[in-house]
Parts: sequence; C-alpha cells; structure tokens
Amino acid sequence: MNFNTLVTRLLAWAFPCTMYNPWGRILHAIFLTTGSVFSLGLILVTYNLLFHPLRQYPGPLLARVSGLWGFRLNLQGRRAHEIVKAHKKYGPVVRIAPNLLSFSDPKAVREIYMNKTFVKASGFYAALTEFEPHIAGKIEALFSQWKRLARSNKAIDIYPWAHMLGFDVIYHLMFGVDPESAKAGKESEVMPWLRAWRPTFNYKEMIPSLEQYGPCVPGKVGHNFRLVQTWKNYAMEIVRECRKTGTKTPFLSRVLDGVDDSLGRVLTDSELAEECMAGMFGGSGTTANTFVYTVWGVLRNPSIVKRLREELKEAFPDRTVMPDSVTCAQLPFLNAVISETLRRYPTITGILPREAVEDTTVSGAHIPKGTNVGTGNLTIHWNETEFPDPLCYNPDRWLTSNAPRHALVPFSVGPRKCIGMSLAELELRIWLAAFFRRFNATLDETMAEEDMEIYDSFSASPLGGKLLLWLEEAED
Ligand code: HEM
Ligand SMILES: *[C@@H]1O[C@H](CO)[C@@H](O)[C@H](O)[C@H]1NC(C)=O
Ligand SMILES: *[C@@H]1O[C@H](CO)[C@@H](O)[C@H](O)[C@H]1NC(C)=O
Ligand SMILES: *[C@@H]1O[C@H](CO)[C@@H](O)[C@H](O)[C@H]1NC(C)=O
Ligand SMILES: CC(=O)N[C@H]1CO[C@H](CO)[C@@H](O)[C@@H]1O
Repeated sequence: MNFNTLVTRLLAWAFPCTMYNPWGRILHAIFLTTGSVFSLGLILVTYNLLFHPLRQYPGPLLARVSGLWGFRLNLQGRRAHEIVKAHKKYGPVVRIAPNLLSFSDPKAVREIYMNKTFVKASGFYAALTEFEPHIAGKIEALFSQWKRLARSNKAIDIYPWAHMLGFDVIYHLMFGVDPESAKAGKESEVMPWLRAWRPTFNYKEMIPSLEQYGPCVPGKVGHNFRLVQTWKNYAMEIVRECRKTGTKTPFLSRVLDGVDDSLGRVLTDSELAEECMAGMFGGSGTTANTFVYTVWGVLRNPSIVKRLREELKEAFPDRTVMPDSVTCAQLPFLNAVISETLRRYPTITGILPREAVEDTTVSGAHIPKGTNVGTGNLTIHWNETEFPDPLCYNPDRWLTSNAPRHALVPFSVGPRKCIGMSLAELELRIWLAAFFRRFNATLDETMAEEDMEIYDSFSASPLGGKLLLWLEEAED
C-alpha cells in the first residue's frame, strides 16, 4: 500500500469515530494533546516534500505537502483562481496537491482526457428534438412571470428564476414529470438538497470515511450530509416508483436496464439514485448560471446588445413566436455570445483529476504511475496566448476563421465528458434568443463587478448569488 493511502486511512479511521460518539471525542482530544497527530503530520510532510514521486514539480509549499491548500481554497470558493495564479508563478505544470498536477497548456487537455480507447455511449439525446416543445413551454411560463413582475416597477432578480427553469427542464427530461417550479414561482423542495451536495465533496476529499459517517457529525458540516441523505432517499424512491410504473424517459431507460459501460453490469438502486442525483446536479445549475452570466456579459456592452437584437429580429420577425433550435443553431452572433460566456465564465471550474495507470508523459512532463493529473477551465480558458485580454468579454473572438476552438472545453473532452452538452446548448440558445428578442433589459445600477465574480466550488456561480434587472417588453 502506498504511504499516502495508509495515512489517509489512518486519519479517516481516527476522525469519524471522534465525531459521532462522546468517547471518540475524548480520545480525539487526547490524541491531539499528546501530539500523535502532529508527528503523523510531520512524517507526511517530509514524505510529500522529499520522497513523493511528484517531488520535483513546483507549486505552493502548502499544496506540495498537504491537501489543506486546496481544501481551504475550496471552502472560500477561490481554488480555480489560485490555480490560475499558481501557473503564472510556477509555469505550465504545477503541483496543486501532494498527488495532483495541474497543466495549463491547452494541448495537455486532450492528452489527459482523451487518452482512452472507448467512448461513452450517448444514445441519451436522440429524443432531444421531441423534448424541445417542453423546453419552449417552460420558457413561456417563465417569461409570463417576468412580464408580470416587470409591471410592478421593481428590479427583478433573475437568478433564482433561472435556477428554477434549469431544474424544471432537467427533472422533466429525466423523470417524465414537470415540477413546474418556474410556473408556480416557487423552488422545488429538492433544490436545498442539491445545494448541499457540493460542500460534502470538499469534506469527503479530506476525510473519505465521511461518506458513511457524515450524517452523524453535529453542526453545519453534518447538516449538509443529512440533506444529501434525504435527497438520496428521495432519489431511491423515484427509481423504485419508475421501475414499478415502467416509466420510460430517455434518461431512465438508459440507466434502468442498461448495462453500465465501465462496470459491465446493471446498476443497483443505490447507484441509480446517484446517477439521478448527478444528472439533476450537473444539468440544472450549470445551465442556469450560464444563462445568468450571458445576460450579464451582454448587457454591459450596448454594442453587443444591439448586434444580438438585430440578428434575432431578422431571424425571428414575429417576436411572440418562440425561437426554434434549428434556426438558433445557425445564428453566428448568438453562438459567439454563448461560446464567449462559456469561456469567460465556465460553470464547471474544478480540476477533474485523472489517475495515471502507468508511467506516462503529458506535455513533455514525466508522470509516475499512481499520481493524478488534470487541467482546470479557468487556466485553459484564460490563456493569454489563445485569448488576448482574457478577462474581456468579447464574442468577436469566435467570429474569425482561426478562432481557437481547441482551447474552449467547458464540457470537457474524452470519454467522461458532459453527457448533457447538446441539451445545454439547445436550451441556452432558445432561452437566450427568446429573452433578447422579447425583453429590453437593463442592469440595476446596484449590480457590481464583485457580485458576478466566479465563486468556485468545483461548479461555479456568481459570488453575489443574484442578477438584478429592469425588464421592459420590447416593442419592435
Ligand atoms: C452549460 C452547461 C453545462 C456545463 C458547462 C457542463 C459541464 C460538464 C463537465 C465539464 C463535465 C465533466 C465532468 C467530469 O469529467 O467528471 C460534465 C459531466 C456531466 N454533465 Fe454536464 N455540463 C452542463 C450541462 C449539463 C446538462 C444540461 C446535463 C443534463 C443531463 C449534464 C449532465 C452531466 C452528467 C450526468 C455528467 C457526468 C458524466 C460522467 O461522469 O460520465 N450537464 N458536465
Ligand atoms: C497558453 O497556450 C500556449 C499554446 O497555445 C502555450 O504554449 C502556453 O504555455 C500557454 N500558457 C500558459 C501560461 O500555460
Ligand atoms: C496515451 O498514453 C500512452 C501511454 O503513455 C501514449 O503512448 C499515447 O500516445 C497517449 N495517447 C494520446 C492520444 O495522447
Ligand atoms: C429599450 O430601452 C431603452 C433604454 O431604456 C430605450 O431607450 C428604448 O426605447 C427601449 N426600446 C424598446 C424597443 O423598447
Ligand atoms: C471541471 C473541469 O475542469 N471542467 C472541464 C474544463 O476543462 C477541462 C479541460 O481543460 C475539462 O476536461 C474539464 O472537464
């Protein structure tokens, strides 16, 4: 067993039992005061610094010796940003955790993520066009809410509404039931559970056995685990119900009786529930935040608003008709705007680690077996060579014939890339086209740059958690 795993197991063993029974807590205190943890830490630090196979790679000291660097930044929502900075300081290969390297060269992306011979089956979205009318209907429902609110002569916070729509779409597609939260103007009971999911990952990364004991931990940390457990039970219930009633949505028929590619067997109810949770999580917030960020990016630039509206007006002369995905897919400026949002504000910012199953090289750097490598979207998408003035929101980057498409990877690449990419693109195109065709929107003057900073907790969302707009129905 590798030394790292040994120590992780020791810590995992030491920590949970200290948290769910009083004896454990006393033991834990003794453990701490006698300095055993301290000496364990010292061994670990020495090993990581001097003997670890990745010892020759540069990086922040704390990151080279322990996972605390990433853990702390995760809690502050700044990990992706600090990785960008670390690359500026240390170069194209940076050790961001004892056993994890981050690469900043766009060429590394494909070397890392596409190095597998199999490709994931993707029969999932054959039925997407059939689903388009449901998406259109939900957008109509949302916009009638916005029109109603617009008459009350107050700024509208579109952020929670966008999340309701994102949730309704994915839930309906997955389970064949429309939660109608946007129509009702009230978020689903599932949403708070969904929000609790991500923080539990950060804790499990440090202390893996929280997977089992998390819900027993008192306080806020345990609270998140308890919410996730409630959610899991709910998802298990859905799975059982769907089995009983024989519900066949494209998502469910894929997972209910399909054989999992990587496991080579049918999934258990518990695994299915987790697939459902991953789908709900992966599919709702990402798309919603991309919508919000596009509106933000566009509205701050009057010339972009003007060009977008002109393109839309020509493509959809009757603004009361919902734009269709086929026409939308052919609109150069609309798609440039969406690409630019995905570049400037990618909604998945975490590093997706890949383990080297044998010694290999990435971007010319030697990677010993058993270590992890990855790239992060901010690092790749904010590369100054590919994207001069990277923080500037500029859709024109995508309108030249030699646009650096290879460096735009918001959905990742390779066998584990996003399965929802076509859905997300279709949804965003219709939603944004309809929005800019129908509304004359202005940002509320209280909205500040800081509100829209990327808060990174693997998935990214605006720091302020709001986008206040004044909406007016367009007249032309
Ligand atoms: C703008 C919107 C979206 C972005 C930026 C995005 C991004 C990503 C990325 C980067 C991954 C790779 C994760 C990894 O390598 O482990 C991923 C995976 C995934 N995405 Fe998306 N996604 C979006 C929308 C959606 C939608 C609408 C769905 C709905 C089905 C979805 C479902 C999933 C699922 C289930 C996975 C896991 C795939 C796997 O691990 O095999 N995503 N997404
Ligand atoms: C940016 O991308 C270029 C290649 O397109 C690469 O050579 C360079 O190393 C990248 N910059 C950083 C900081 O990694
Ligand atoms: C994948 O890794 C193997 C082993 O290191 C290497 O020989 C091969 O060229 C890689 N393939 C790609 C596409 O990078
Ligand atoms: C849109 O809003 C701007 C500024 O608020 C206003 O000048 C313009 O007349 C409006 N246009 C339409 C078509 O409603
Ligand atoms: C989480 C993450 O890193 N998301 C995607 C962004 O870009 C990389 C490639 O640079 C993709 O592989 C990731 O999946």
